[in-house]
Formats: sequence, structure tokens, C-alpha cells
Amino acid sequence: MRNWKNAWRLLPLSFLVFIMTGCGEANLTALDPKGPQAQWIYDNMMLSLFVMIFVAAFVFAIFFIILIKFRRKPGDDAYPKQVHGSTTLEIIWTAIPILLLAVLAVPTITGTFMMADTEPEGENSVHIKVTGHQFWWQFDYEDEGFTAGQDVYIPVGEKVTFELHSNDVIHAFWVPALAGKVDNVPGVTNHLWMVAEEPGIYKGKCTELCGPEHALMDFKVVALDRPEYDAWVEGMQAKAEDNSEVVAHEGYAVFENNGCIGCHAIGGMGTAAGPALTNFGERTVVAGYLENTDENLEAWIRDPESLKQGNNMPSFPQISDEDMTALIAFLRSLNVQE
Ligand code: HEC
Ligand SMILES: [Cu+2]
Repeated sequence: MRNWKNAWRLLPLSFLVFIMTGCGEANLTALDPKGPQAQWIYDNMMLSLFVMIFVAAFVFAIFFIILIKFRRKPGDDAYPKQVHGSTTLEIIWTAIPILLLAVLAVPTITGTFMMADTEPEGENSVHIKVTGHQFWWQFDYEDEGFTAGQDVYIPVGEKVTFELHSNDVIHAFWVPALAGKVDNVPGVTNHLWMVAEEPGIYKGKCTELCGPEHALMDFKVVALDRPEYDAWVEGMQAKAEDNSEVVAHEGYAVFENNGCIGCHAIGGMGTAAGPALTNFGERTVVAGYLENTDENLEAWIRDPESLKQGNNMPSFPQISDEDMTALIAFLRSLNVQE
């Protein structure tokens, strides 16, 4: 085995594997579950992993024992004893896999029913309509009477139910730390529920290849304690009912004159052709992934195509620097929390 001498060359590769498994962001991983549904997925992943490790260890152990014990010894030229069939062995190796599958089947079946139970719990339970767009997310709080874009706010410790739709192609809604993933299929209504056990920001992804910038179709679940959540809802509702403050801002004219309002909702105005901007000032990112700085915001407005190919926002190179400053100040003023 001359080639083994070069086996050390594989060392960097194995290091790389270890480093890469450490990759990933906190709150964007199914390996650190923060809700009952994600916990169930994690537990079952572990259970099947242990079953597989057990099977592999068992099979390899027998394999190596036989390989060593029954190897041909020097000078042993005898023809081995020929055997055919063994009812006992066959019963054993049929029964063990059946048993293992039964062990996996019980939690799988109960868990499937648990996950499919998308009935709301309690009178104040939050129900959100999610619509996937190329390449952003729309969240309609129909009972509360407003719409949100990119970030979805939920109360901590409560079962929140989601109704999933798509505006164009198939997307998939996945918050790894909180729940399983479900597709957003055009013309179909799918359902999902989740509970966030702790307050925090949980990252979400579109997990169905939906176009050139599918990888940038990120969103956030912002889980707030109930009083803070209620305050956020009230803030959003207040904006939906009364736009006077928004309209009074000097940058609003730039927003209106450039037709931004034709695609972006702020409070009760505008449409949902683009993400609602009612609480844009509270977003940490622009377009799902760019850090929310003035430079990035200006770059986005001037030429969104260069930052996210094939998205549906036109570019605005013609806006003067002065107007741009006013426009950015206006966007920053859009807040609903104190
Ligand atoms: C034809 C519709 C349309 C018009 C007009 C339009 N936008 Fe957009 N805008 C979009 C779409 C669609 C997106 C989402 C792009 C994506 O992420 O895929 C977007 C995204 C944004 C975002 C990022 C929002 C977020 O939270 O991620 C900002 C900010 C924004 N637009 C500002 C503006 C401004 C300012 C104007 C006017 C100068 C404007 N838009 C005009 C459609 C439009
Ligand atoms: Cu998508």
C-alpha cells in the first residue's frame, strides 16, 4: 500500500470539515432548537443518528471479526465448509430492522400529527398570513389590520399560526431554530405553527430555489414578550389609522414624487408590490441582507439591480443628493417602537 504514505495530505481536508461544521450563525441553526417543533425535529434527528450509529457499529464489528478470525492462514489450503441458509439468522436479521423501524415510527407518527395541528390556541392567538415574493416576504396581520415586510414579530411562548402563500413561484418558509419548513406554493394555502420559547431574533431563509437571488431571500422572526409585542401591534395600528405624522416629514415629498408609495405601504397608504416600510427604521438590514447604513440604503435606492439581480424594484439614479438625504432621513424616521 504505497499510497498510504501520502495519506497525511488529507489532513487539511479533515481540518476543513471540522471548521466548516462550526460554521453558521447563532439562531440560524436546527442544532440549537428554541421552540417545541424545532426541538422535536432535533430529537428525532438524534434518535435516527443513534440508531444508524448502532447499526453501523454492529455491522462493522461483525465484519472485522470475521475478516480477522476466518482469514486464510499460511499453509491452509483446505476448501472451507460450505453452508447454505440459516433460519435462525434470517429471523434475527429480519426482526432487528423491524424493531428499529418501529422505534423510529412511533415518534415520527406522533410528531407528524403534532406538527400538523395548526389550529390556533386561545382567543388572542396570533395568526399571520405569509406571502413569498421574488425575493422578499410579506406578513399580513389581518386580524390586527396591518401589513409588515421582511421582519415578522411574534409574542414569546405562544403558539403562532401561519398561513403560507406565494405571489409568484414556489418559495419555502424556514426558521431553523423554531420550526420545520413548509413550502409557499402559488394558488395553495399551506399552514405552519411555531412557538418561540425565548425572546430574541431568529433568522429565517427561503429554502426553495426561486430565482437568481433566492439565497438573499432572508427574513427575521422577532420574538417579543407579550407586553412589548402588544405595544408593537399598537404602534403599527396607530400608523395604519393616522398618517399625518408620516406625511408631515419633509422627506415624504421625495418618497411620494418618485412613486415609491406606489409599491411600498406605510401605515394605511401604498400597496404591497414591495415590502411595507411602516417600521423600516427598526430594520437591521436592507433588502434582507445589506447592513442598514445610509451608504447601503442610498446604493440600494439608486441601483437595486446591482445588489439583488432580478428583483422588482426600479432604480432611481435621478434623485438629487439633497433629495436623497431627505429621503433617507424620512426612511429612518419610520418607527413604531420607542
Ligand atoms: C415598482 C415597485 C417599486 C417602486 C416604485 C419602489 N420600490 Fe422599493 N422595493 C420594491 C421591491 C419589490 C423591493 C424588494 C426587493 C427585494 O428585496 O427583492 C423593494 C425594496 C425596497 C427597500 C428595502 C426594504 C427592506 O426592508 O428590505 C427599500 C428601503 C425601498 N425599496 C425603498 C424604495 C424607495 C425609497 C423608492 C422610491 C424612490 C422605492 N423603493 C420604489 C419595489 C419598488
Ligand atoms: Cu424564495
